Amino acid sequence: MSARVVAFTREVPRTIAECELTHVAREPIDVAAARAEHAAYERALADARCEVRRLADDDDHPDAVFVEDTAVVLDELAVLARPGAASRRGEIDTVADALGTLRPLARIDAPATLDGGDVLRVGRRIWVGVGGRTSAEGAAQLRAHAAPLGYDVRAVATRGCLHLKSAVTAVADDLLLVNPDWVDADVFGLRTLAVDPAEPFAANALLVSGRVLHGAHFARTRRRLEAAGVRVVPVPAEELAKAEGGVTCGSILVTVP
Ligand code: CIR
Repeated sequence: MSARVVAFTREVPRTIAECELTHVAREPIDVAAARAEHAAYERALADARCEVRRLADDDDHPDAVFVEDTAVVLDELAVLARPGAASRRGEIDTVADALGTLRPLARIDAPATLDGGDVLRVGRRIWVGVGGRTSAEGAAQLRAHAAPLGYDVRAVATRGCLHLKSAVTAVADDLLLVNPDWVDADVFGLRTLAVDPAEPFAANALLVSGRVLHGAHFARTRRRLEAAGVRVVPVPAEELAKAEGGVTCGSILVTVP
């Protein structure tokens, strides 16, 4: 039997207007529009043969929809993150309860910090973006958990963006989509495709079941992806982008037998 993918998601909090913001200016967020976008994203995950499981609503944490940041899931275990933004640390407990049913749990301990959005995994290789939300010690703790399992874990510097996965994501097993202004593309040792320069936020894409979910408003970069043979599923993502979210942030994918 082929493996299944469980996608954990969470509803957009009523309080999302109070979200953390680092690199974008605050503007009003329409909660209903953001929820409709997120529902479309969940449908795209279900179409990609994921079993979507919604975590309990969490209006006490305005950024709680961005579940990616709360954990790093490996084949053998899940490492609970310790988000760099103190306002987000209370998001972890419900995620731990859910992931604990599918994986043994480890955690990043204080004072280290690590956001899941800073962790890019391609097979047995893991890159950790350091300098923003994730500390060097957070990267070292992740390495201590993952290296004994056979993962090659390397820290990588980012500049001018929120997370490593704002700057680079995998769009195939051997192809990365990058914004070369935010990360050095050569450090990965893989083929890379650059975003269209007019779309700096377009490097965030979610590879699942042989296709790539990608913000529908990034038409120029979509054309580059399609020309490279990538199957793109455009999803609406402009309202949540006002909260500095992208398409990877909205789910935690867990492969189960
Ligand atoms: C934050 O600043 O933490 C949220 N407003 C956005 C988090 C986006 N997460 C991600 O890119 N993995």
